[in-house]
Amino acid sequence: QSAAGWWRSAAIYQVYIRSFADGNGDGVGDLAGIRARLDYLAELGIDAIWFTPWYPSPMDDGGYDVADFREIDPLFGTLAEAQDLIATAHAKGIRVIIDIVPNHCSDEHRWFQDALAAAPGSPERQRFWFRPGRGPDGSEPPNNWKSRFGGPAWTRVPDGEWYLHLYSSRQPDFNWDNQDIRADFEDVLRFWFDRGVDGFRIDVADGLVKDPRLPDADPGDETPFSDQEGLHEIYRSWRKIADSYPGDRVLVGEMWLPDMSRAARYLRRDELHAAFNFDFLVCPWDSTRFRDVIERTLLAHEEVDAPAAWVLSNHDVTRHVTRYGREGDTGFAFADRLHGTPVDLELGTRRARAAALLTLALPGGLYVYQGEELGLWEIEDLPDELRQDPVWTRTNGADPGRDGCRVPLPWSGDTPPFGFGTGGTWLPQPAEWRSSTAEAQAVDPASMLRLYRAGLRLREELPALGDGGLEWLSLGDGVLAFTREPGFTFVLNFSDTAVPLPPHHEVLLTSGPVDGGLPTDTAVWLRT
Ligand code: TEU
Repeated sequence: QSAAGWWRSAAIYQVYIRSFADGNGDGVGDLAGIRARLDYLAELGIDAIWFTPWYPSPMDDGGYDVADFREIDPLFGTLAEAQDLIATAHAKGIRVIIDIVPNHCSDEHRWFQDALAAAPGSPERQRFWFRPGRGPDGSEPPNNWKSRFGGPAWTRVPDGEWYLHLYSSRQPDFNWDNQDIRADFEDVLRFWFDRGVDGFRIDVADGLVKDPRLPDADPGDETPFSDQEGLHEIYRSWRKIADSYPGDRVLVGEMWLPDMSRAARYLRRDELHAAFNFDFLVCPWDSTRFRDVIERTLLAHEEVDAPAAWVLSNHDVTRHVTRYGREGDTGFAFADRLHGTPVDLELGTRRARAAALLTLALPGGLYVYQGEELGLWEIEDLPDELRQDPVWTRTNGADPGRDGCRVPLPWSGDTPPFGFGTGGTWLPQPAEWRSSTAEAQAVDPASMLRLYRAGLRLREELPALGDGGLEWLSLGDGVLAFTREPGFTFVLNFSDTAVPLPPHHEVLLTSGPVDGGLPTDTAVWLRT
């Protein structure tokens, strides 16, 4: 439990609470559901859980619109249940990281309600970004910034002022130049550290500080509202708080920056411990591109002595079984561009198995998004009227949004809700998931679940894996191969012909059948 630097090689499982397990039969996942499944996670072999936001929320953005940072939404449970869940996880050797959403809050947060009720220029309004509009009657937004969910990043209130929101109009951005905001979030960190959490996943960690002049931006240029110098000061004060607690508490940044070396500037002894690496989410299935991502990432992290944190999927992107099964371009993780183009699930699954062994073998730590250990795929044919993601609404359906990777998990049985709960499921599950349930996969040695279990267990046992470095091997075109000391070799064959395995080895684990040679889209772990 207290091993220093545990996060440097941790396998962290992302629980998207609404869709994990439902304990009270209302069709929505909750804390009671998670508690009943902790043994499943212990058996899987992960080191920590990251819970997506569990705070009171109108759920306009699945809980990323927080109305109170110090409570639990009644939909999920109570504060007492959360504390019990943390303690029970700890007793099973699992650490707990929670989401914190400092860039914005819900429009139902008391401070935003106060701001709406107050006059332009008031201290209440200064906690957010309220500005007069442009044009003769102020009917144009204050600048040209776009919301990341589509449409303008500004919404007008009845007295004529506009407020900034980088996401939905129900997620007003905080003004981090305001001392109330800074002091309150420091207090929120302490509130949860006091309740035993091992760390925070910081939502939109690159976006808190805005260029105070709020200048127009060129399309695609996020400079005025991302990666601003003032962020460092905020994370330095957060790190002091984390370090003032025993037990190696951790701060993980969610930053979508064009280059990992930019995110690495925040990975310092006095700022963040780690930042997600999202490069695989936009990397096509190609050995050269994969190697390039790995090399650049390791280089950026070596320079700052921080571990990489690999990601194949999360609750914002198309599940990677689907990405890797797409005909044509497989590299893009956002749903809009390739939505509905043909998918070969068998191909996608084979590649996802190989990718799992890759991320488990790479230096650093990794995140496992719930359901990836079951090989779940993106559900692309959800009925439009059931879609809930604001991305769908704000783009008038041009972008299908992120509901397809958020369908409730199949646990057991032959028909929906597949043991998710005693009620229904807030999004419908496909009948084909009958062979994807955790129950069915547990007894199938060839299943994705058994592959993840075996990989995670071996990862604990093999001293070569986790934190450290790697040496590349040249085994021919289209073959990604490296060694790690002591005595470990990884090979993934991206080429379309089988390749011979290096001599003098013992096969520890493979992502698929191997006989003499390593077939296409197959990965292997060797003791060398
Ligand atoms: O996401 C940050 C983000 O900018 C993208 O991942 C975003 O979801 C994508 O561009 C939309 O198409 C984080 C959370 O992970 C996400 O779920 C939230 O919606 C978002 O912040 C706002 O809190």
